[in-house]
Amino acid sequence: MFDSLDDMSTAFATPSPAPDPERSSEAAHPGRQPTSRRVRVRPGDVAARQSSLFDQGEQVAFDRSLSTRRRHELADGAWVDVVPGLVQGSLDLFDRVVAAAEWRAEEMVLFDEVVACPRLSVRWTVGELPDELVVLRSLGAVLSQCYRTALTRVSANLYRDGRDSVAWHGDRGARDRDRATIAVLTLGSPRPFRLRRRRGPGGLALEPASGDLLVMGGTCQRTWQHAVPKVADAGPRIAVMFRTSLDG
Ligand SMILES: O=C(O)CCC(=O)C(=O)O
Repeated sequence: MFDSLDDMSTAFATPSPAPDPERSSEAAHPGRQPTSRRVRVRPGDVAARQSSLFDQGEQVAFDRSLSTRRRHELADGAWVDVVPGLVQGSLDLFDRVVAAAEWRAEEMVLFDEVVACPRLSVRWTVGELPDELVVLRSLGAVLSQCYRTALTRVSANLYRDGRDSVAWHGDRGARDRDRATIAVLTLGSPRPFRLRRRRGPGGLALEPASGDLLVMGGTCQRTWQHAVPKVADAGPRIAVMFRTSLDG
């Protein structure tokens, strides 16, 4: 067992850059390569405040015992844990992540075309997290202990409104391994989070609210796919993902 997440970070670190899970055909693409450019987001540009009047001004803290955790056992050895209300002060944390992150607008290759990813994103190792986001380092350490896997890569997606989304996919890297654990913390407005079985019938529809955590595990990346579909109307949402160094 590791004493701290930094120990785990050293033990599991790899020098490779974190890949975007949707960029499956990037290496094979013969034409223009996808780009990634810095986008400045001011806190007033994306405000999650109106989504909860009760959450305002709270200290950012989380339940280290994950006491509300419930498991959905899925087919083919996949599972999803849902931890409702894990983080208190989640809208304050939303604001902190918006302000501290160096957001990037990335492109990906889709059906041989270079297209814009419909969201902004940022990636860190736990050691690179800015001081304002130290709570995410603590959360990563607790999740790593709980799931017995070193979740040393932290990334975030910013869905500015209902047009931003993530298409059906299993995370690159993780979908090629037998089993993988990926945790996703929602901050801001709720959005549908869908899972479907790759082969055969089966699906799960979730709608994590601000402060809720989902953990996908077992064969979930290999035998199931997940998506955050576009919706007609939605406030801004941040998904903070914790992955191992193998998964970026
Ligand atoms: O936004 C989410 O909840 C999930 C994001 C995701 O699946 C991804 O970035 O690969």
